[in-house]
Amino acid sequence: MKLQSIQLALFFLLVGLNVMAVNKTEKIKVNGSCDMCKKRIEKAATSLDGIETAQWDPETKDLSISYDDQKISAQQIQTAIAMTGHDTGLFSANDKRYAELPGCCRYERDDNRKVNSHALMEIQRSLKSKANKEECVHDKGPNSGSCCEQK
Ligand SMILES: [Cu+2]
Repeated sequence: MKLQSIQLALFFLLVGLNVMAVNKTEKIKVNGSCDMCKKRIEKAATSLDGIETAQWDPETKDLSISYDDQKISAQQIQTAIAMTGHDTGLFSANDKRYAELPGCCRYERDDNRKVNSHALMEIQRSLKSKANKEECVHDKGPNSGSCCEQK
């Protein structure tokens, strides 16, 4: 009897993991300095569809992410973060956004950082955020239309 309930619990645990469909965990380098950066970086990541968890360490500059690679790629994740003003291992941050960061967040930029804003914009365009998805829940309802148009 007891064994059965453990088996049942294990079964549901496995089903639960499957539903989450997180099949990748990864560490990526993200430049930043303070706790505000931490919030900004983690928010940029977790607001993306397909991301389960994101945790940034201000000491090591490592962002640990778990995500569903059927929905999103590491490249796309880094793009979204770079757009908020933080350089990542792959992308140089949007310069305008970097300039807009509060003083405490002006981390030292690597002079040899990769500048690839064109690639950045291309990928940004293909990104889908959770927010957009939620706005369009009435896609097929009587009020469908304007709010679901591409910005
Ligand atoms: Cu900061």
